[in-house]
Amino acid sequence: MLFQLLCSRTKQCHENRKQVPHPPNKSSSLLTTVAMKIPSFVLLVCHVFVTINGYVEIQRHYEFEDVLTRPALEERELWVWRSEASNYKTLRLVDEEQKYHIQLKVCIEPAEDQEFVTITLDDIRYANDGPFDYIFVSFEGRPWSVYATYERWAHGHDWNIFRNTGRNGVSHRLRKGVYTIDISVLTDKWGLELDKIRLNAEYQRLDSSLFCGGSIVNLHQPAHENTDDKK
Ligand SMILES: [Ca+2]
Ligand SMILES: [Ca+2]
Repeated sequence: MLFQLLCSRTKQCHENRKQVPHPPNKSSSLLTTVAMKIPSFVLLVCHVFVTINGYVEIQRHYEFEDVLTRPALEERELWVWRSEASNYKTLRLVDEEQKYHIQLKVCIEPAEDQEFVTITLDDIRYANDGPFDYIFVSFEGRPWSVYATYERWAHGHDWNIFRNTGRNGVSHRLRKGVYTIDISVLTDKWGLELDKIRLNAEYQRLDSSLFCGGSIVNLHQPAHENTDDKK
């Protein structure tokens, strides 16, 4: 807008000069010269600002229920409708043996002129009612975060009250490539509902999706896989 305003003012100066038969005096000539140079100055400042301030950061989330394939969704055994859940659904896991493993693919694409991207586990949104559970997160096979969920006995009402783990684990500085995040849980007999996971990525391409696939493995059964790029 500023640029357009300056451009229109510069244009007006030109038009005014055509309408006035007399040569402009020194002060008006100086003002006209300054006005004509301002757009170039603004462009220069913008360019320098972008060059110096090349910092970019994106935030993306993945809905846990998206790891389920259509047959699993139809079975309704691993997901629940919740009015307060993101996408109105959660992934429901009752897992006293840590047999389920959610595996999410993260596609690292550094922004222009960048070699590395720094990712941070910003949050996992979940719901629980009754005894607490554990959420284990590993990155490329190495432990990244362990979190104990909120414990509250509310006769089932807390299943629609969502809570957040917040930031957990150290940040990872990564080159371009595909990386795997593994999430498993250890629950009581009533389980845990996982809503969504959120990552922040510094110096990642602004137009990238970051998450590029997800699946859930039951170590006691064949894998359910969903590699659609939905985010
Ligand atoms: Ca529980
Ligand atoms: Ca969800």
